[in-house]
Amino acid sequence: MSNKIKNNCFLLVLWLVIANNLTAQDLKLWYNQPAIKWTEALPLGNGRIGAMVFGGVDNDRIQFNEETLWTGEPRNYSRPGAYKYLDSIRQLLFAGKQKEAEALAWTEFMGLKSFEAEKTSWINEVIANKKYIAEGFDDSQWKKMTVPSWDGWETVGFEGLDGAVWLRKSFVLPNDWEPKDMLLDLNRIRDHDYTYVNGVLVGTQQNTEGRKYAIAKENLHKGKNTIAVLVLNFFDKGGIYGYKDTVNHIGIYPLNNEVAKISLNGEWNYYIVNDNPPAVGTFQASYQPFGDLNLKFDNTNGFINYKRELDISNAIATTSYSVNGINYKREYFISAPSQAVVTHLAANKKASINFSAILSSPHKNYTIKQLNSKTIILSLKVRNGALEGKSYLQLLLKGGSLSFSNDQLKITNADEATIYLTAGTNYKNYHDVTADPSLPCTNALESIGSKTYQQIRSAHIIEYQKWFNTFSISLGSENNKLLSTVERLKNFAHGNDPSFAALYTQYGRYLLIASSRPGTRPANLQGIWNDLLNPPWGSKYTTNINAQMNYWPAELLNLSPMHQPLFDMIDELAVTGKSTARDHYNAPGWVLHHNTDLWRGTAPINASNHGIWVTGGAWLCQHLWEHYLFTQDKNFLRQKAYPIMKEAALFFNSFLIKDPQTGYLISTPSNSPEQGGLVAGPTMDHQIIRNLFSNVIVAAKLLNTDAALTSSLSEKIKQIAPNKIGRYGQLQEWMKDIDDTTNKHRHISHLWGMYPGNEINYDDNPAMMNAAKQSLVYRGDAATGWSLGWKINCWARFKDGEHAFKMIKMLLTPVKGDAGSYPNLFDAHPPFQIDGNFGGAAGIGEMLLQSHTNYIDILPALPDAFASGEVKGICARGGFVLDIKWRNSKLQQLKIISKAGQPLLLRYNGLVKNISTVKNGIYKFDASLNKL
Ligand code: FUC
Repeated sequence: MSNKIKNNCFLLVLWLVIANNLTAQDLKLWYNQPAIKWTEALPLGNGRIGAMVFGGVDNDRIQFNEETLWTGEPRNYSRPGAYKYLDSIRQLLFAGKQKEAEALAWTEFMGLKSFEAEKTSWINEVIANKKYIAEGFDDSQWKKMTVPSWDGWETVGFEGLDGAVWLRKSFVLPNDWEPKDMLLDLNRIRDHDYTYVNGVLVGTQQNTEGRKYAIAKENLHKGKNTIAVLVLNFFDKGGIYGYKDTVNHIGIYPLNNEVAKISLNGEWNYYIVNDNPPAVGTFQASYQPFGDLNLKFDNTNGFINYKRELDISNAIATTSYSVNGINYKREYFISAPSQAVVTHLAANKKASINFSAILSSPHKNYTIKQLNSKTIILSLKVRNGALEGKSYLQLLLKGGSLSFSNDQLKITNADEATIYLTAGTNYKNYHDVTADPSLPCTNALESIGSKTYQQIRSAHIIEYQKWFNTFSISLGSENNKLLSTVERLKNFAHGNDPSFAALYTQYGRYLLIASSRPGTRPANLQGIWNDLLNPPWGSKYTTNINAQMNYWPAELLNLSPMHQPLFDMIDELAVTGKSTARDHYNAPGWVLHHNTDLWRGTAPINASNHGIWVTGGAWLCQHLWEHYLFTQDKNFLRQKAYPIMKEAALFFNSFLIKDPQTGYLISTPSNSPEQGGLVAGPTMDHQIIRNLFSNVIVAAKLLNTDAALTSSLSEKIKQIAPNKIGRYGQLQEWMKDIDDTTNKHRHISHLWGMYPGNEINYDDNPAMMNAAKQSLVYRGDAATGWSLGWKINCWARFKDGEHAFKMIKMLLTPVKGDAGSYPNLFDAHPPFQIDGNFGGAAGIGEMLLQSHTNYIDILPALPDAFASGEVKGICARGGFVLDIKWRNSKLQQLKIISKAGQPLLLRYNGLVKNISTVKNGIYKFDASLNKL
């Protein structure tokens, strides 16, 4: 090798070493193609408004949400007098009559549904016109729909369609057809059908069971025959579902000769008779999409150098490309100070910006009107509910001209364009819908006033970074930044890209800041992002794991203020939950079951086998307490947390009853989410209630109050059924030793006491810890997205970094039907559910730092893949903020700020260090925990 080459190599290596040490964190998601699917688009949010940016070149879709647009209205969710059945349900459970208990609970103990309209007259009206059944009816002018659609016609272009729809299709019987009775097999139809063949009714069903209708040979003939199906869909997914296994077609075949099936898959002609069916009662409301801004561009053919990215260091998305030698750049962000989605379009040649801006909404009931030369207004009303929305769009140009026609704004030959998109609803709070939906919009546009784009942009960055910059993480080489996010996701499980896990951690923080700023509503099942009128599980708040998981990273990863929206919701639930405690249990205090929504429903929903689960509120109280532990904010404890925790404890103080068999106090009726049915005494409940009682006791002592209550709770704690080790060495999920070691259920509820609780840990009870581990081993690794997130945290608590990392790889895997991540790194249950993002980010934090026992454990579960790295701003209980640096799997440096002056008990690799601290004191340690 020549000296020159050697020198160059040396310089290159040196440069790489320096670059690796000096490079900023890994903070960009980027792609070289526009998003086609929603889960490829990039999320933006300011806590109140959310948007998904597609970055298309000829059509750029910006789908947006406002956090208070939901179905439903303020109403009472609890069932008065339900408590009268409580004792009977308990007695049935004690007598081993689970099915009877569930049946009684279903009729007498569930919460109230929303108003359900009478259906008969509507059905009579839509079936009245019989002309569409006729064989000879000419449907050639009807439009086409692809049939079947397993997930409903919503997925084949009919989002939001509920109502009465005729679907018609012909099939041909050959000239040598010998008359035979046949079977028409359409499989599932939602919700109700009237099915005709050649004008004769062959069947009607009102359920989701398979449709197999016998067709008499007299009703068929050679040549063309016609099927006409009137589908009535009242709510949610609709249409002819067909078979989940798409190899199996819907069709018609001679009786007992399915192999001769004539397929009916394909295009059917359709006609919507009525798309306004009577309201269906629902237990809880659904989060709604708000609207779409589409930017349409001409002459984009032959574009090159396309790139879109999301820079989470400043919360700005960018799309850039070149056409005919002109470079175009669009920037998008959602400003909290300006309360608007901001889109800025620029080019490196004057007068090159030409496009149309089209504002629309998936809600059927919407209008567009022009306010002034630069502003248009979208107004909408949700179909099933009391909420209305307004969105104002204002366009400011440098150069060029603006015109409005056909509901579109047209921009011609501008040098630059800035779009401000705002949104508001009439939601004031969970019991009041009298707000003016225009107000947030007019306020926003007024505050934007004559500020320049650069001023708005800078204010946005300053506000965002105030939250984001409290924490940084790097996990080794960042060389893979050069690969697109899709490539990195594809390679992660098999490659060597630990920095991608660092990006994922920061992305979790980004998503929390985007969906849960102080003063806004908490992040729901999809954060703040939803494009569907009937989103999975209503995109609401499931409180038997999901809503809580959203907040696992909040304190640990230094986003404590983002926890605030959850506390505000708990405040409200403590009010609505009082009625449920009274109506369902004749008990004081408050209770929340396994779901809530914008209107703060707290009563049991869905079904009695899993909806009657009493510890949702108690689990939320753990978040109040943890916030105190991390921040040491006594005012918060006194004024906000303690009163609510106490009321929750008062509920359980009254609710717990003696198990006739064991004599322990137990929780019943309840369930171990969401399996095993309605039972007496699930382990998880007892762990959560113990956690609540002991936190209330410690809090009361700190606040010097309620001595009588704390002594009675202390007595009760001892009587609550304890954790037990079962015959397979497992931690028992139920009172009886009935765990099935082959059960792979996604919920690992009985591990709650280990994580996110802390009563099971290696310091206090290693045997129970081993039992918990054994339970998790039986449960296996594979799971839904959020369940993977939970298991990562569990393996971190088991101090098994390698296993935790294995599960991170499962989470950071492209979705192929099972759990993983979508191209935009949204977590896949599947479908998209954001909890896994937050659970995963928290889990990575938990591998680097734990503080749930008396100790602060440094690098407790470090996998080989994270051999070198640095984290700054990670938080521990007791009010400590830590910077940790390590190399070759060994601690190098540790810096700790003590925000509250609490004693510090550190542990690393068997070394223990105990020191006292002063408020705001800074403490540095070497690799052996010697103080520097
Ligand atoms: C719980 C989970 C489901 C899903 C739903 C939103 O019911 O069991 O997997 O995440 O919440």
